[in-house]
Amino acid sequence: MRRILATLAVLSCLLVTTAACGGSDSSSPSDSSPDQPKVIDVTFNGDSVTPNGDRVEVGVGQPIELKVTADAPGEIHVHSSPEQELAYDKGQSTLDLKPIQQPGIVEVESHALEKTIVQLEVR
Ligand SMILES: [Cu+2]
Repeated sequence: MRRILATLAVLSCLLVTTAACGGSDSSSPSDSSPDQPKVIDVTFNGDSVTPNGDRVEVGVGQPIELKVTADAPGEIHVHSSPEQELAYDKGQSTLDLKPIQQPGIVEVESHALEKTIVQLEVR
């Protein structure tokens, strides 16, 4: 009897977990929709940058926004074709990238820091 109760408890946990997963799945398409800009937070602090080489998926033609927080002004280099150079100021700024029309990997770098900020996986 005890074993049956335990099994039931496990089963009801599974059901709850599945329901919760279904709920979060149904809300995620809105932030991966190609019409919504992909927002990437970027923080420069001294010699470091966050993120540091992470892969980020974006859609072909999807607008991309970099929300930059920086302790000093600088430039971000986007290896799309054509290439894009985006200057930012100390403090907070929002940089709009031109949508990338070719699938592939596009590096977003800081040449001053010699670091890759993100690799955009365009598809
Ligand atoms: Cu570059």
